[in-house]
Amino acid sequence: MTIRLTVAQSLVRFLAAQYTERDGERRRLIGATWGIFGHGNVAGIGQALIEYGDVMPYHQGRNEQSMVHAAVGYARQSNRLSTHAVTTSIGPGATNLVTGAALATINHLPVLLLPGDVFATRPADPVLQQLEVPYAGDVSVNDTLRPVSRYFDRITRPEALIPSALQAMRVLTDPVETGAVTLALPQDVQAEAYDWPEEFFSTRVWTVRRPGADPTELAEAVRAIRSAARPLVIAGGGVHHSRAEEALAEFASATRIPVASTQAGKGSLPHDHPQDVGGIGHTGTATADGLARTADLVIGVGTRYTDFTTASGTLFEKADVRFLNLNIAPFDGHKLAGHPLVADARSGLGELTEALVMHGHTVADSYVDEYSEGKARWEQRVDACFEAAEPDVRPSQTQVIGALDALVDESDIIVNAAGSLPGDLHKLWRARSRDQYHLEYGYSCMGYEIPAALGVKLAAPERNVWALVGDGTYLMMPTEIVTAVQEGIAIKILLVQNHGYASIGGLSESVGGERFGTAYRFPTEEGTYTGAPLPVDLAANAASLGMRVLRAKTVRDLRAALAEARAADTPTCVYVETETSDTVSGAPPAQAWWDVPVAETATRPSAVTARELYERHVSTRRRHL
Ligand SMILES: Cc1ncc(C[n+]2csc(CCOP(=O)(O)OP(=O)(O)O)c2C)c(N)n1
Ligand SMILES: [Mg+2]
Repeated sequence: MTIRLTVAQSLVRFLAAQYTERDGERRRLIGATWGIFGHGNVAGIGQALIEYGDVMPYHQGRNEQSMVHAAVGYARQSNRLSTHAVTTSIGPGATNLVTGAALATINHLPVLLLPGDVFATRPADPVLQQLEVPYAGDVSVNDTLRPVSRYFDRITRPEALIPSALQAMRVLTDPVETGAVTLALPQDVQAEAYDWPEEFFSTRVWTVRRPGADPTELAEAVRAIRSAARPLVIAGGGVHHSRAEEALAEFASATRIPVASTQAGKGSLPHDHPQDVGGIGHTGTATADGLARTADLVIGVGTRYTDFTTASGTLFEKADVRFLNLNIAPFDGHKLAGHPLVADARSGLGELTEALVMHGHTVADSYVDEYSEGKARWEQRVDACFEAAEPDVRPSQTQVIGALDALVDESDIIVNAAGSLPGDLHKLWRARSRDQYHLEYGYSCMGYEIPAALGVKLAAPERNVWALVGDGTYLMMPTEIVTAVQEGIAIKILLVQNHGYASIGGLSESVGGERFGTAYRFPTEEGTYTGAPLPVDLAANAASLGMRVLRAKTVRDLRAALAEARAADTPTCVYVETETSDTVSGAPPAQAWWDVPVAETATRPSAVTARELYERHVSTRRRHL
C-alpha cells in the first residue's frame, strides 16, 4: 500500500509517529514544530502543518534563532528524550538558524531544523533571496548550517526523504552524536507529491541507549580511585542528560569523594548534599577550586573540560595529577590524557559504586573534614552576598539573586546564559533540585534566556520558569515575549538593568581594554562612551510587547514584586535597576584564571600592566600528558 502525499505532508506525518524510549519511559520525539513562513515553506511545510494540525502542534515564533532556543530549552527540560522542529523560509529565515544550531550542537542538545531551500529543479535562477556562487551550482545559504549540524542533508528528490529522515532520527536520539540536525528542503520538492510506502508512517520507537563500561577500563578506573588520596569529581552536563543524579549521589555518599560541578552540571547534587562543593573553575567556589589545585585524581563525569572548568589549563596544579573521564563520548573521555571510562553516566557510576563498595573504599576522615569546613565557609560568603541589611535602597546584583533565592522552592527553574549573571549564579546559586539550574554556558549566547524559558515552560507547564536577563541580553532578543503573550505561556522575566555590559566591561578593564564599547552611555567630548546612561526604558519596552511589568526600585519592592510575579498566571516581568551600575555585582572575585589574551605591544599603561600580569598567569599553565 502507498499513500500519495507531498514531501512536506509526508515529513510531518512521519515526525508525528516518532518516539523515544529510555528506562521504560516513552515520549514523542518531536513534540511540536515552530515556524515562520515565507516562500520556501509557506506552501510546503506550512500547508502540511495545517493539514496535519491534529497530530503536530505548531508554535508561531518571531525570530528563527529564538525558535531554535525555544526548542533547545524544551529539549533540555525533556532530558533530550523529546525536542521540537523549526521550519523557516529560504534565505535570511534559514541563515538566522545558524546561531541556534551552533548552540544546540555545542551543548549536545537535539533540535530538528527544516529550512526551506532554493528550487531543486532550478526553473528560474536565481529565486528571490538565492545566493549565487559562480563556481558551484549546488551551494545555497543553507550550507552555512553544515559545520554546526550533526547531520545535514538536502532533499532534492521526494524519495530521498525516506533514508534521510531515518538518519536524522538516529542522530537526534543518539546520546553521543546528538545536536542540531538539518534537513534542507527545496521549495519545489516540499510541494511535490509522491507515493509513500505506508510503513514509512508507522510508529517507530528509538531507544536512547545506556551503554555500560568496558571491563578493562572499569578495572583501571577502580584501581585509580582506590589509589587516590585526594580525588575530586567534576560533574558536567552529561550527568543531567543521563539522569544520573541519584547514581552520583550514591557514589558520593558511599565514597565520600567531593563533587564540584560545571555550569551544565550544577544541580547534579542538591546544594545541601554533604559532598557538594559547588561550582568549579573560573566561576567556581574557593572550596572546589582549592580541592582542584591539590587533587591527585580528577574524575570527570559527563564533562567537556572547557577553559572555564580548567581555568584555561592552570587549575590542576598537583605534579602527578591524573584524570579519569567517565563519558559516553570517547572524544571527551580521552581529554587531558585521562583514563577513559566510556559509558553512560548512570551506568558507569553504578558500576563504579558497586566495585568501590565491595572494596569498602572511602576517602580519609581528614579529607572529609577539610572540604566540609570549606563548604561551610563558602555558605557564609553566599549568605553575606545575599543579605540586604538596608531594604529601602537599590539592590546589588547579588542581592537580586538573594531575593529570588529566598522566594523559590525546588520546583522553580532559572534560565540564564550570558553576562555577569552566569558567574554570580555559578558561585552563589543554591540548586535545590536536579533541574532547577538551567545555565546555557556551552555557547553563552545572549538572547537565549527568554525564548529558552518558553521552551522550558512548554516542557514543564506546572513549574515557575524564570528567565534571568541583563539589559544587554534583553535588547539582543526580547521578541519571543510576544509569543508568550499570544499563547499564554506564563514565563517570568527578571530583568536586571545596569546600563550595559557589566561582565565584558569588567573583563575589558582587567585585560587593558579600559571598558571600551561596553557601557550603554552617551559619548563624551573625548569620544568615549562614558557619559550619562541612555534614556532607554526597558520596562516600558517589555510592557509594549504585551507583558505585565512590575518595577522594583528597592530591595523591599523587589521582594514584593518577585512574590507577585511568582503567583501570576500570565507572563510577568520584574524590572530592577541594580545599585553598582556597570561596575561590580557584589559577588566574590574569581577564584581561578581565565585566558583572554592581552595586547603584547601597547602604549597605554593599562594594557602594559595587564600584559605583565597575563604573562605571569600564562607561565602557570600545564599541559597534562
Ligand atoms: C550573542 C552574543 N554576543 C556577544 C556576546 C559577548 N558577551 C558576553 S556577556 C555580554 C554582555 C551582556 O550584557 P548584559 O546582558 O547587560 O549583562 P551584564 O554583563 O551587564 O551582567 C557580551 C556582549 C555573547 N555572549 N553573545
Ligand atoms: Mg547589563
